[in-house]
Amino acid sequence: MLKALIFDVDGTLADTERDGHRPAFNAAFREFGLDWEWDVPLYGKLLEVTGGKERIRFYVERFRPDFSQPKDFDDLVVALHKAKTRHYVELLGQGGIPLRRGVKRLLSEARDAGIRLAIATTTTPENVTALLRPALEGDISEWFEVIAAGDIVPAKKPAPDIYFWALDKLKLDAANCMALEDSENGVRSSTGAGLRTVVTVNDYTADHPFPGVAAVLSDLGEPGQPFRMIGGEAPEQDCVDLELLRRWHALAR
Ligand code: XBP
Ligand code: MG
Repeated sequence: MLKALIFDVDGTLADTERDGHRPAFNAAFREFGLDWEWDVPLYGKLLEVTGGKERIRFYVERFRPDFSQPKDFDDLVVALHKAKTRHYVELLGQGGIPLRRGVKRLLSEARDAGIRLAIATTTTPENVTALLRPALEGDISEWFEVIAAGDIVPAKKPAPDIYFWALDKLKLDAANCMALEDSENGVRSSTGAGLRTVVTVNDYTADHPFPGVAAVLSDLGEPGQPFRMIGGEAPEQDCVDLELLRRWHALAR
């Protein structure tokens, strides 16, 4: 029986990476006088690594071997990331990034039906609040019972730990939940925790492999704006609703 939905944030609830996180990283680099500039294609490569601090380290190691790391490099990464979070929150405050098609509709339907909602993300908790506060009425805790975010577990996605943490707080078995993800790292994490997973792709993740998932979709769809099923036959309906999720969930068992 399906009792809870666990949502990834970046790329799944909203398209935050290209026009949210990426410019926020660049603003932090400028603030610190660094000549680092992450353009759209480079950022796609950097998304291989989840977590902002981890991504900065990966960039320096892989793409800036010329950068002579100061002795306090770890502190620099932490300070840069703190500035990046401030820029990201500011940027979202200036008009926000909308939720992806069908997200609010599905969240509302699930909540009304008594399906519990949770979040499992590698991003920083403040970023989740900054994204969701303008998009959802009321307090975020009235929507999401559990928010698993950021450094709460040391091993970020693709490790399954963040999903295990969320399941533990929900006090539910993976078999009674479904995950919604957008990326290969996310799917490795959710399926690694034993969760049946539905994927909504975006520009950065359209060609990722998603072995073992229930469905790969363009988005969740809205009435009159149907979703596309990627590599599979679409059911005859415009939207991913609870009834369809329950069908996909049941297929697993
Ligand atoms: C997305 C990520 C994050 C964000 C940046 O996570 O990989 O690293 O790009 O967030 P998810 P921070 O798809 O799991 O939500 O800079 O706050 O780490
Ligand atoms: Mg994601």
